[in-house]
Amino acid sequence: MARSPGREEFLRDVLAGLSSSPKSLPCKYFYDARGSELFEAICECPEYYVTRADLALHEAHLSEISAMIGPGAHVIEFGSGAGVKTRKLLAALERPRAYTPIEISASALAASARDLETAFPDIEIRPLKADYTLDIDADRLNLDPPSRRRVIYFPGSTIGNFDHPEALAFLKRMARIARSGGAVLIGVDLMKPERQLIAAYDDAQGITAAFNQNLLARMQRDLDASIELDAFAHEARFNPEESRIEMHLVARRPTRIEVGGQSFDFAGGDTIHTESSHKYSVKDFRALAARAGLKSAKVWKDPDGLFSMHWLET
Ligand code: AVJ
Repeated sequence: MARSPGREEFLRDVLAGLSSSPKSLPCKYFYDARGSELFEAICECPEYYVTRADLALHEAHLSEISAMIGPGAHVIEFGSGAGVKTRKLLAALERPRAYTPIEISASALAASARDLETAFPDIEIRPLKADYTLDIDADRLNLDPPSRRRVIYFPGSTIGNFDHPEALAFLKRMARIARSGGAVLIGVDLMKPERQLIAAYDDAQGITAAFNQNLLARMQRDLDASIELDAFAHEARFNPEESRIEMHLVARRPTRIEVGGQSFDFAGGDTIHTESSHKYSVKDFRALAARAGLKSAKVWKDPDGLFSMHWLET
């Protein structure tokens, strides 16, 4: 039997999600090795504008961002920091500088910390293994002298995965970790026509479909689940009330999933809700941040108005 780290927690979350109504699974489980590979491929899809727009914003405003962060800052990223955006940001920071990636996967964290140490020998790299969707054990962060400015960095619009109460709680937690005098630099995807959103989350090559379906394959691999993979189809749905794209796995016919000694029956058309990706207006996101005690000091948008990056101060 597969014994990937966190198997117990994965099983617990799967049983809870499949027992609830409507059925759901947490999107954080998309990112095993195969899922991370598929996500990289999504980022290359012509329809998936998010990554390109985010990167373009970084490139266009890097020196201004670096000036706002200022010298002597400790940048804390929610995520492993393995990506090209982090490297660009770190390269642009004024010295001295410290950087903490926070990541749940020990192997991803170690690999990216090693790479960053080689690439940036004069940056203090202080990786922290933690699930940033839960409360973070702040001991490692508390090594900071109080005078050191903390900047929480959360690119890519992952905040969109949270519903509004969760996003609010999350922003409050960021504000607490940043402490007074700190800041949050966060990417937020913008609302746009439904047609464009559906295309971005249901690309013509079927990569997003494979990404969604990999969650079921992962349950087979890691939990020995019995699932008819071909009984589930990928679907991207726009939910206008919540202003979000939802990904679902829709049963094409009656079928059954057996996992952890329990079985879950599906009628044709029943769905498992696997991800929400909320889209904001600049005004709405500012209002949400304000409720978390974060003051919006600057917002950058790309020329096409696809994506935004907010600089929020505690
Ligand atoms: C990584 C959460 C930003 O919601 O756009 C991409 C994940 N899901 N295609 C997003 C995702 C389907 C992505 N985030």
